[in-house]
Amino acid sequence: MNPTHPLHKYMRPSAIRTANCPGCGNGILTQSILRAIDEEGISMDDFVFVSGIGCAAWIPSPLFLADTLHTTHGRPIAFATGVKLAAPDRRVMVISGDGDLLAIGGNHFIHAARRNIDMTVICVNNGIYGMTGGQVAPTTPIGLRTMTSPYGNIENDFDISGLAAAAGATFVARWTVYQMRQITKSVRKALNRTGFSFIEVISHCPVQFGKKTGMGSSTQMLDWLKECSVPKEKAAGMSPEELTGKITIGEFVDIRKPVLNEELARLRREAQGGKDAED
Ligand SMILES: Cc1ncc(C[n+]2csc(CCOP(=O)(O)OP(=O)(O)O)c2C)c(N)n1
Ligand code: SF4
Ligand SMILES: [Mg+2]
Repeated sequence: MNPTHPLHKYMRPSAIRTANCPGCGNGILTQSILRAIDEEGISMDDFVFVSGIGCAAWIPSPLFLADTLHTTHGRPIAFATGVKLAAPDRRVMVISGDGDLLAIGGNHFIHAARRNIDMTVICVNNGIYGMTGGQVAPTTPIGLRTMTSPYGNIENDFDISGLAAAAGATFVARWTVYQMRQITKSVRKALNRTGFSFIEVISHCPVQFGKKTGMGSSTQMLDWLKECSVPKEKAAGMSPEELTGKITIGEFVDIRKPVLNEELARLRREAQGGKDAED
């Protein structure tokens, strides 16, 4: 018997299985995303997946049997913006890392959220630059020893979901890879709306983060993600001290605003003397 995984049909036959390490949380997220697409019954031909450089960027490319754009470090949202404006009928999904999207790519991130461009951005937040050897990132918790903070990180870390909401994202959710069904539900929600949707997924990196911090194996790190996850409803009644070291999970923003690419299409029609101009 040669059992085939039900999501295998979404994988490019010629692709290597994955570039990620055994036990990496990225595998769980890959399943959660593909499951959402499968449950929605959307064809992979409708998508353009865009990623930058890093371990998380290997999730869609070259693995997904779809159009994938593996771009330069920090620039996936800039490329994705171009794709959406040139081909507005395609669904654009960016899947990349915390360093890629929020360090070098931070400016693209906040302005895409502000403009409310129709795309889904999934950020793998593993709190570190995984692929390049475990350097400190803007998401690394304070005090953590990494390859480039051997005496402990002295910089404050970002609340990247809070940043997305403040910058104007119209859908914002945060889960850890322990909540894989909730990730799938949020991805399905994002696929059923227009505008800039942002899903932060806290993922474990047992190789660079786990080993250097002494947090242990992949399963021990998954247990840790489970233990420190606090639903937003419960977090609302907790003090900042009680929330230290915790991860607030849930869907934080779900609002409607004009969507940039739709506004651009309307302007174009108006400029050409179309129906909207007569109204
Ligand atoms: C312009 C530029 N600067 C730096 C790098 C080196 N680099 C590649 S990936 C990466 C960080 C990746 O971290 P993250 O985006 O968090 O992804 P992860 O590997 O943790 O999933 C860095 C610094 C590069 N490729 N290009
Ligand atoms: S280095 Fe860490 S983030 Fe990168 S693939 Fe390995 S376990 Fe995953
Ligand atoms: Mg990272």
